[in-house]
Amino acid sequence: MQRLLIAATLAGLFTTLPAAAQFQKPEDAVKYRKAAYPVMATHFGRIGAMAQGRAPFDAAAAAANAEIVVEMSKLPFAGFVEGTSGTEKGTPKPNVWSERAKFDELAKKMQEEVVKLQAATKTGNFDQVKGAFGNAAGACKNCHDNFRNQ
Ligand code: ASC
Repeated sequence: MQRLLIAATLAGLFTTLPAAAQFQKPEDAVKYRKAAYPVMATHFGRIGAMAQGRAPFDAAAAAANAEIVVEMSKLPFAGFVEGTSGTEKGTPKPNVWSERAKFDELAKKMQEEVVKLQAATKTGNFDQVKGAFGNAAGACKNCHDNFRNQ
């Protein structure tokens, strides 16, 4: 019982700690976010293949992929800890931190669009999925255009 209480207390502590404190080193945060995005992109891309007619439309598969995208969309942003900008293609620009409110806003917009995409997959309607996929992809791109080195 006491162990359970300690475990519960620790779990509560970790969920309320600031993002940086959840990683031992900045490199760990970089590794974490670089692991999260490809999983999100893989499952998002499977819906995209259907939306763009490169794969047959399968509403149940689209919904299963969207569920993963929604969960993954919550993860990468804790990995954007101070001092981890870069200059190479694909790395975050320094304005992630100097314009953090805007960055967070675009992240939130993407998270909202993938929730809408998930809802669309549940209708089983191809046109709705296609439309919602386009909006979600646009939200990804908007953040990349503003905050990711080209
Ligand atoms: C994807 C993917 C992204 C976004 C972006 C949209 O499928 O991996 O990063 O869509 O390319 O423009």
